[in-house]
Amino acid sequence: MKRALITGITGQDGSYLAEFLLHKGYRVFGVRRRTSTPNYTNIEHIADKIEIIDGDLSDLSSLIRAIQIADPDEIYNLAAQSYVETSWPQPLLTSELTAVGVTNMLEAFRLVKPSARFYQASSSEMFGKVLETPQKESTPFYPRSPYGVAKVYAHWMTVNYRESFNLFACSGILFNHESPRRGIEFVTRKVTNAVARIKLGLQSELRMGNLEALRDWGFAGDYVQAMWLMLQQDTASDYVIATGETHSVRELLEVAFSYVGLDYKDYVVNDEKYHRPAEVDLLLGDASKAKQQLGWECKVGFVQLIQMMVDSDLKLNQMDSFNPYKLQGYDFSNPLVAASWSE
Ligand code: NDP
Ligand code: GDR
Repeated sequence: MKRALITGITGQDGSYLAEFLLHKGYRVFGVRRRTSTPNYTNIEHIADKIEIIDGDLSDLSSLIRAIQIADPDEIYNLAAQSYVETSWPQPLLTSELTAVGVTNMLEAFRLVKPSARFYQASSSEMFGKVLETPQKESTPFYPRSPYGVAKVYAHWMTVNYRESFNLFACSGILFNHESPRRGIEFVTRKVTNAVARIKLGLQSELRMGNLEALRDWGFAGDYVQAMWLMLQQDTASDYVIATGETHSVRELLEVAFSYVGLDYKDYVVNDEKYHRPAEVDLLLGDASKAKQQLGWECKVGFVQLIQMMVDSDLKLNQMDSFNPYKLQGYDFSNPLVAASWSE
């Protein structure tokens, strides 16, 4: 039985990857950081099948311990401060976790189990300012946020550990991928949750930032398969994972609202608070290397993805106990919390 260690197992990708690896017959270990109020929403349904180890990306000794306990054949480093917007008000925390945290993981991997295979969650945010379209593995990086800068550092550290120490370390340069388990503040889920709530009479408007930004949006369930495929190859390499289609935030609004028979123009309000100090205008990925070498292709299309998320949010918002903000750890019903989060 193969053994895998996943950091970020409570997040969107971690939960889909854990399910995928269990299905493949792996023994799955997950690193979780302690929080005063635990949030296991994404992994509750597999809680009895996975083994949880306490650890934090900023604490090297906890990562060494996690790798000693799990003794993994494969390590998937998915943990990060992953929200781009938060990286401006919290640049140091973002650097500590999303950049230096990866060096902690690489060190733990090198010192404890160098024969394992390592996956790093790189990001299309590294491309940032448009230098080439579509973006592929050879496209230069020009990050536009502290998050993007941190991911570039982590990406090059992963490449460097592969080249310096002959480790099997891969970076997946994944473009945006979404699902009903997406965090509530990311734009797709923010929209699909609001559509459900407006349809059900629970909300009257939706405050948004830049509607012209273009993203290459795929389904997270498809993307975790690509992570696994990268670690099954004869040699370690880096791969772009994307759908090859791009859509604007405005199109996202059109698809989501029209699915429940509404017009987004009647509900969406422009709010400066959600505009970013520096924007990534256009992301469009060329995943032909992944197609040729991994045999990977996305299966779920843009409209199907958004409709799946609206359906899920309609169901969740009809459950008596469902509070989408609490679910994700933000109690927006508390005005103090809402104010501090939106700064
Ligand atoms: P999520 O935000 O859903 O999950 C992030 C995970 O990291 C959570 O489990 C979180 O734990 C954990 N985490 C955060 N800080 C720490 C820490 N200090 N120590 C240990 N664990 C920590 O992200 P996604 O699942 O969407 O993304 C997974 C990875 O892929 C991230 O690295 C992200 O940056 C990257 N990525 C994501 C893309 C996407 O479109 N989804 C695209 C490209 C890259 P907790 O539950 O406690 O917060
Ligand atoms: P992104 O995702 O920054 O691409 O990072 P997000 O969904 O937050 O934003 C996408 C685009 O939508 C625009 N936008 C808004 N975004 C949010 N969150 N809220 C709004 O109200 C809003 N209005 C407009 C943004 O300006 C942006 O252009 C995600 C994360 O998962 C990263 O971890 C990952 O690395 C990248 O995708 C690839």
